[in-house]
Amino acid sequence: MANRIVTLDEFIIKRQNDFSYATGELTGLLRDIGVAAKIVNREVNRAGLVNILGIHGAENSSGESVQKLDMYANDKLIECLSNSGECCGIASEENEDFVPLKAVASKNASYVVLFDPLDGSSNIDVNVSVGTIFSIYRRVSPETGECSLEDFLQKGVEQVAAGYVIYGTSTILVYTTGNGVNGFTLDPSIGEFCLSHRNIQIPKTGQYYSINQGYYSKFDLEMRRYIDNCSDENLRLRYIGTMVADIHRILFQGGIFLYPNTRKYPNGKLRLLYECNPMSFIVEQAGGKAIDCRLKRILDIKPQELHMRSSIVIGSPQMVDEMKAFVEKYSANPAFS
Ligand code: AHM
Ligand code: MG
Repeated sequence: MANRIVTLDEFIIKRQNDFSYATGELTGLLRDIGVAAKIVNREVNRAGLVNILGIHGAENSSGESVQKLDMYANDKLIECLSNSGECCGIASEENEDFVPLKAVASKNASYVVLFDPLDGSSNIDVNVSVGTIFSIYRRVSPETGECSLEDFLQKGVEQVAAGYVIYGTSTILVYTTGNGVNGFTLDPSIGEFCLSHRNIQIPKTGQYYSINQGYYSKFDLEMRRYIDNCSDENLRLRYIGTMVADIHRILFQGGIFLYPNTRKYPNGKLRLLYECNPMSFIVEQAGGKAIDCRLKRILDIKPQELHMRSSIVIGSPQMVDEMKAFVEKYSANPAFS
C-alpha cells in the first residue's frame, strides 16, 4: 500500500507539542510562511512568462540592486505574516530597519520573523535555483507593546524555528523547530507541501566542497591552503551562487560550504541574521556544524546590528572539524604567518 500523504499543515499541527511553547502560535506562523512560499513559488515559476524580471531600480539596505521578484517575495511574506497576529515584527534583508506589525484582534504576538525573501538573486534572470530563508525568535520585549531592536538582535542559539524553501527542479520546504529537520516537496497538482524527507541527517563527511574559488587570491593564506588541500584530496567543487541551493546539496550528499572573509568583504558577505543563523540552526539540527572563519560557532555570535555580515564554514561535521584543525595548524605555524 502506498504511504499516506502527510501535508505540511497536518505535520505542523501533529508536531505542535515538540517545541517548548506549545500554544499553537508557532504553528500558525509556520503555516503563514508555507502560504507565502506557495505564492512566491507561483511567481518564480512564471517569472519567465511575465515581464517582471530585471532590476527594480531601488537598492537594498546593503547597497545592492534589488530585483522585482525580491520585492514581490518580501511583500508577500510581510503580508502573510501580518494575517494571523502571531508575529509582532519582521526584519528582512530587503528592509533597512525592522518593521513592527499591527496587532490583530486583541492578540498579543509573541514572535519575530527574520528572512531573506529571495536568496540567490543574481540567479533569477537565468532560471537557476533561488530560495527563501526564515528564522523565528520569541520576542524578549514586553508582549503588550511594539517590538524593539533587541527582539531581533538575539543569538542564533535562541531561534525557536528556522527553515528555507528552494525553488528548484521541484520546490522543497525544509524546517526545524529544534527537534530534527524535515523536508516537504510541493505537489503542484494539489498545491500542498507534502512530507518527503523525514528526519534529515547530514552525512558525517562527503565529497563536495562549495566556495567561490574565483576569489582565491582574496582569501587569507590558511584558507587558500585549505582550498588547495580540498583539491589535492580530489573533492568535487560545486558552486551555484545561491546559498540555499549549495547548502541543500550538502545537507543531503555531504560536504562543506564556505563563504570566507575576502578583501572586499573583511567580515564575510553573508548576513548573520537572514542567512547564516537559520542555515546553521538547520544544519546543526541535522547533525552538522557551522562556524565562522575565526572558528567560532555561528549560533553563539551576538549580533551587533540587523545587517551584520559573517564569514561561514558549514556542513558535514567531520569536514568542518577537519577544516578547523587545518586552519589551527597552519595559523600556528610561523612559516605560514
Ligand atoms: P542575495 O541574498 O542578495 O542573493 O546574496 C547572497 C548570495 C548567496 O546566496 C550566495 O551564496 C552568495 O550571495 C554568492 O555570492 P558571490 O557571487 O560573491 O559568490
Ligand atoms: Mg541571500
